[in-house]
Amino acid sequence: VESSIPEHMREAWRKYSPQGFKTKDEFEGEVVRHIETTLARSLFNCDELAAYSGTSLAFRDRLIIDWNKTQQRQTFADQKRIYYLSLEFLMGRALDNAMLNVGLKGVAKEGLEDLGFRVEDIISQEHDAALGNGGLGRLAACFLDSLASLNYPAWGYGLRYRYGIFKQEIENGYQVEIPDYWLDFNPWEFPRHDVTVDVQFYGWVNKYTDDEGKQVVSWQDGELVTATAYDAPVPGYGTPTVNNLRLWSSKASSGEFDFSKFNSGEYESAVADQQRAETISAVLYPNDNLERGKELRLKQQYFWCAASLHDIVRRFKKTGRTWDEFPDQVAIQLNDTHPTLAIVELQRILIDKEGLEWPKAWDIVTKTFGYTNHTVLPEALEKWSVPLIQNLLPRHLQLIYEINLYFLQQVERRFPKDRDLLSRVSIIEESTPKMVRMAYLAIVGSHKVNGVAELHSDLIKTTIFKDFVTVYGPDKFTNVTNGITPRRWLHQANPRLSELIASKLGGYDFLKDLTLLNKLEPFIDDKDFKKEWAEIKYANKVRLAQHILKTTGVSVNPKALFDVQVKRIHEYKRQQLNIFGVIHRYITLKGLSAEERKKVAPRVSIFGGKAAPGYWMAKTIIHLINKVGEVINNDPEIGDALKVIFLEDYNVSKAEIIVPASDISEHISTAGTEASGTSNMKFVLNGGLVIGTLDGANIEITREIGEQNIFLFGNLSEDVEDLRHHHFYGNYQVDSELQKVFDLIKSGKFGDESAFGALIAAITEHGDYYLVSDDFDSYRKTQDLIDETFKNQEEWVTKSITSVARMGFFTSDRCINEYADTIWNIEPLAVADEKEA
Ligand code: CJB
Repeated sequence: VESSIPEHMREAWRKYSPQGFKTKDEFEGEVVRHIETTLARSLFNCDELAAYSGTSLAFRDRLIIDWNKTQQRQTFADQKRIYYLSLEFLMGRALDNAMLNVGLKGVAKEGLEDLGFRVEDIISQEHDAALGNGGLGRLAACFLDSLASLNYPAWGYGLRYRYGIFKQEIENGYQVEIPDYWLDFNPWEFPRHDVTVDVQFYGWVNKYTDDEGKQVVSWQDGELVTATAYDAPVPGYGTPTVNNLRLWSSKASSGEFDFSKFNSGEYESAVADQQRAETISAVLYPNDNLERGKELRLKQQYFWCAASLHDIVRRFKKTGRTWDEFPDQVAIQLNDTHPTLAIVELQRILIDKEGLEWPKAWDIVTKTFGYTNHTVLPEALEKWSVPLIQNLLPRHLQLIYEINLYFLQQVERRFPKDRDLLSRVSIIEESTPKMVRMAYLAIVGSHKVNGVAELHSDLIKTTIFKDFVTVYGPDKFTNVTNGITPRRWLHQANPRLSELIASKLGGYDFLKDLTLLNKLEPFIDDKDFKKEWAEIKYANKVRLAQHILKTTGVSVNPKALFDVQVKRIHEYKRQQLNIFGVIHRYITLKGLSAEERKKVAPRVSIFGGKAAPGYWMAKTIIHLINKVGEVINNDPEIGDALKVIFLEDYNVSKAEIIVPASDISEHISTAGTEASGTSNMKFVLNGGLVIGTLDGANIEITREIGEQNIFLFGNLSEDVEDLRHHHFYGNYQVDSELQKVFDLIKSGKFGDESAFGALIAAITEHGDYYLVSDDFDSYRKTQDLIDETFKNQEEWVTKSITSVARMGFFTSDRCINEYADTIWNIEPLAVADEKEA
C-alpha cells in the first residue's frame, strides 16, 4: 500500500481517525458543534434551516468515513468497476435517505427532539437535487442506490448543473418557469479542486508523418475548458458501502485565460470568455423525450464524456495493466444516447494518444460499452448535424466516418450488394445537412443494447433497430426491465406501511430482498392487518389533503377516491385523455338529480407534472386542467362528488408524499409509446391500484400481480399503426361521448375556448395520432368499473395487499443484478462487517 506517510508515523493517524457518532448523545454533540463552529450560529439564532445544516453535516461526517474506506477497499481489491454515464441524476433529498441507510434515523429523531426540533421539519428544509427531467434521471438515481446497497464497485458520472429542472408555478392556470438555483448550501458535495481535466473544442486536425516515418494525428488549437470534479457520497442501505457520484463543473481553463486581454484593458471580453466556459455546465436541458440539436447541448455531452473518460483511463493506467485488460477492469453503461461520444473519445485516446492499432482499439471499445435505449419516439432519437460536429469536434467526426466505414464494410461482406440495407444502417444519414445517428453509433460501439421493459425491448428489435438485428443477430439485443429502490419508494416515503410489513415478516429483510413480500399473501384474510393497511392509506391521504389545502386552497375529502396522474406532461402520456374523462364525469354528474348525486362515489382527480418550456401543446393541457378545476371545484351542485387538483412543481420530494396516498394512479400512454414507466411500480408498491394501457412495464406488472388486480383498457400496440392509417384513409368519426366534452369546452364553459382549439383539433382534424378518441370509450367504462369496485372496500384492500405482495420483481436490485450478470460482468465486493440496518 503506497502512502506518503512513513509507516512509523501512521499510528497517530489511526489513533485520531474519526469514527462518527453512534449514540444519541454523540449525535447531539456533533450537531451542536457544527451549528456553533462550522456555521457560526448559536442556540439563540438556530432556525430550522440551521438545524438541517447541522444535522446534515453530522450525517455527512459519518458517511465520509465509510465513503473513504469504500474507495480504498475498491482500489485495493482492483476488480472490475461499472461506470454509469448519465446526463441526469434525479436524486431528490439526501438527508432522510442517509439517516435510513445508515440505520440512525431513530437516533436523529430523538436527538433533534432534545434540541427542540421535529425530524420531519428538518428533513423538509432540504432543497431537492433535481438534476433530471423525469423517469430517465430518476432511474439513474435508483440504480446508484441499488449498486451501493448490493456492494458493487460503481461510480456515476454526470454534470454538475448550476440550475436543475426549473421550478413550476401556476399563474392564471398557465405554467410559469422559475430558475432552480440549488447550490446555495449543499453539504452533500465535495469540490475536488485537484481533480481537473482540460477539455478541448473546435480547432483543426493535423495529420503528418514524423521523423521515424510514423503517421501522427494531432488535434490542435481551439479552446480549452476545465472540468472540475464535484463528488457526492451514495450510501448503500444496511451496508458500509458508500459509492461515488462524480459531477463535472466547467470553467475557463487557467491555461487559456487570456491575461493579455486583461492587461490591454479588454477586461469585459476576458470575462466573457470565462462566462462562456461556465455556461457549459450551467443548466439542465428541460426536455423529456425530445432532442432539439442545440450546439450547447452537444458541448455539454462532449465536455462530460471527455472528462469522465480521461478520469477512468487515468485510474486504469495507475494499475499498470496492459490495454487488453481494460474491458476486464472497466464497464461503461450509456444511459440513452447522450453519452455516445464516449465511444468515439475512447477510440481517439487509444489510437491518437496511446498508439494502438485500429482493430485492437476498437475491440477494446466495443467490449467496454453497453447502451440502454429508453424510447422509440422519433422526436427523441438524437441526431447531430455533420457540420456542427465538424466545427466543434473535427477529430471526432473523422473517427465517426472511419467507424462507419469499417462497419459498412463488415455489413457489405455479409450482405453483398444490399445497398438499401447499407444506407439504412449507415451511421451517417444522407440528408441535407448530413446527420450522425447517435443511436446507430451507440449500437455499433457497444457489445450489448438493452430496452427497459419486455414490450419495449421487443419493439426496438422489430421497429427502430430492426436492421441491426439482421446485421448482428438477435443476441446483441436484450431486455432489462426497469426497477425502483424500495428503500426510498417504500421505507422512506411510506414508513408506516414499511413498519406494518416488517411486523408481519419479522423484520426489514424485504428491503434488501423484495421477493420476501410474497410472505404477505397469507395475511390477506387477517382482519386486523387489513384494517391497519387501510388506516395507513387513509392517513397518507389525509396528509396529501393537507398539502393540497395548503398549496391550492382547495379542501378535498380524504374519504373520496384519490385518482392520481403525476409525470411529465406529454401528449403520448395522454393527460388530455384523463382531463377529457373528468369533463365527461362532470357532464354526467350535472345530469343527475341531487339525490342521485349523493350516491355517486366521490372522487378527487389529482394531476401534477411539468411541461417542457417550448412544448406548447403540453402547456395547453396544463391550462385546461386548471380551468376545469376552477369550474368544477366552485360548482356548489358538485361539492365532494368531484374535485380537480393540479399540484404545482411536481418533483421527487412531492412524489414521496403523493405516491403513498393514491387509490388509483393513471399510466395511460398510447400502447407502444411508454418504454417502461417506473412510477407505475412505485404506486403499486405503496398499495395503490392502477388504471393503465397494455404498455411498457404495465404488462409485466399485470403478469406479476394478476389481471384481476389491475384496470386495463384501450387498444393494443400491434393495432396502433392500422388505427392511425384508418384515421386518415377510413371514415373517421370522433367518439360521440368525447364529442360532448369538446362541445362543452367550445361553449366557453372553461374560459376562452380558442385557447383549447389546437388540443381538440389534434383529435378531430389532425389524425388523432395518440388514439385519444379510439380509447375514450373503454377508458370511461373502466373508470366506472373502478367506482363500483371502490365501493367494496373489503375487496379493494384485498387487491391492494395482494398486489404489494407480488411486486418483488420490480426492485432495482433485481435490475442491477441482471445488468451485472448479463452486460457488465462485474461482481459485488464483499464487505466484512455488514451492519444491521
Ligand atoms: N425516458 O425519461 C425519459 N426521457 C427520455 O428522454 C426518454 C425516456 C423514460 O425513461 C424511463 C426509464 O427507462 C422509462 O421508464 C420511461 O418510459 C421513459 O419515457
